[in-house]
Amino acid sequence: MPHDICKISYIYMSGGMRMSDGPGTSERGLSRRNLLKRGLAIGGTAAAGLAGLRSAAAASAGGDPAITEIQDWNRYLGEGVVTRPYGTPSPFEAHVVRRDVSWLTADATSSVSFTPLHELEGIITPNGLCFERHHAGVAEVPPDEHRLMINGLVDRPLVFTMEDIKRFPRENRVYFLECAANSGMEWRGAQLNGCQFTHGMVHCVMYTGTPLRYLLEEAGVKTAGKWLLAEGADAAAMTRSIPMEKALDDCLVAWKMNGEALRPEQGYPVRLVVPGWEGNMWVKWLRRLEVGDQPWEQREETSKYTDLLANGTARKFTWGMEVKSVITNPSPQAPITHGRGRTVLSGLAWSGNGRIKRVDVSLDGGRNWHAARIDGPSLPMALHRFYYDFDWDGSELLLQSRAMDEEGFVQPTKSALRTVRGENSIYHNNGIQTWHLNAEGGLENVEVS
Ligand SMILES: Nc1nc2c(c(=O)[nH]1)N[C@H]1C(S)=C(S)[C@@H](COP(=O)(O)O)O[C@H]1N2
Ligand SMILES: [Mo]
Repeated sequence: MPHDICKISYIYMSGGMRMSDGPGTSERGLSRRNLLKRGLAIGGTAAAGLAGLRSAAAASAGGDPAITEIQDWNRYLGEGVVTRPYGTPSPFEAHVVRRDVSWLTADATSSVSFTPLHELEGIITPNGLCFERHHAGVAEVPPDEHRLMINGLVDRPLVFTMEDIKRFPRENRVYFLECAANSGMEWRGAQLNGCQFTHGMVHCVMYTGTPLRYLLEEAGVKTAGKWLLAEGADAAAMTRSIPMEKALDDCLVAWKMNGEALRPEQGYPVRLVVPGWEGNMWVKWLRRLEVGDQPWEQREETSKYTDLLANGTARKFTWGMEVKSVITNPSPQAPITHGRGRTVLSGLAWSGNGRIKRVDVSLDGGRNWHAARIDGPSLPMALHRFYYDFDWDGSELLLQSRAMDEEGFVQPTKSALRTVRGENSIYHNNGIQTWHLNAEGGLENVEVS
């Protein structure tokens, strides 16, 4: 089994001095005495830390065929180049897919699929795994026939082809996109069992595009032009009002993600990027930008994407995505299978206000907190990856993570959030998530109060 190979090579590496062990010490010749010495060298934590790991000595004593036999893939030639002109993941990774929740929406064209966060690493979401949120299915737009129009309060109404757009100066920027409804099913209590479903309406890719500012400058925004209406070319004709200040600040008109063309699901051939703000405003299949002197009060900013408070009034134009985090591993879809001992806890944190400054992890439902280690790039309004490495003693735990951003905002508990927002909301739930870890290593979505 490939798993055992990983475990054994881990032990080799932890010896540290492989290359200088002297002549005659090949991997096959590794003696039991050497292994014991290594075990001691690892130190006092070795006994607990390596519980569940299989020692190389035990593996060879039992004649583990994964290490003693030459395997087929070691013996026969493999596929030649360009067998797959566009590469796809290993068949052993077939379970790493977007998923939906069948009862959530009436049909698949106005629906959502979720990013498998528990299967991913680092901060970049692979293009084929980015969650999708469509209000009228995926528009199939031939790029040659696509146009982007700028009209309204401008000196020169303009129509751009894709070729025109690509002649403006480009920028490359990594941003998360989170649907305002992410974690929306969890407002009244723990519901969906897995971070893919509770937190998977987020993705983070590198966009290539031109600052929206350049296109607006080309058209010449009139002084009265304080708002922008962005409209999609899909059958939903998605429309949202965006304040001019944001439009001129950091919005992008993007046609590439992670280096290649936008996927159809993400708005091919061109989408709006609205850093740090709710996903609904990131209009896909972008076809029109109208400049006006006031917001348009479209369906998506009145009936939808507003937050009903306890007193019956609703918050409107709640654009920014607040500081948030989630433990992706272990989690209900990714239980601990190795038993007690050395355990890697990992997760994601993000904030529409900028960078993540700090993430804390609790193993006891928020009583005690430990600083997690953020690893990888720390970019404003992008996902951040954190780790907390610990020895699991096999006891039941309540795992939580709590993020802090560079503006000083701290992720609230769910009860603190409900105190302010009531229980009628769907959108903008950034409350602290709890996973209950049982003695068998299984996990469940719970809430602590
Ligand atoms: N034209 C258009 N743009 C759209 C939508 C849509 O249905 N049509 N959905 C919006 C919503 S609600 C979200 S959360 C994001 C989702 O982007 P994604 O599908 O790339 O994840 O796109 C937004 N832009
Ligand atoms: Mo959304």
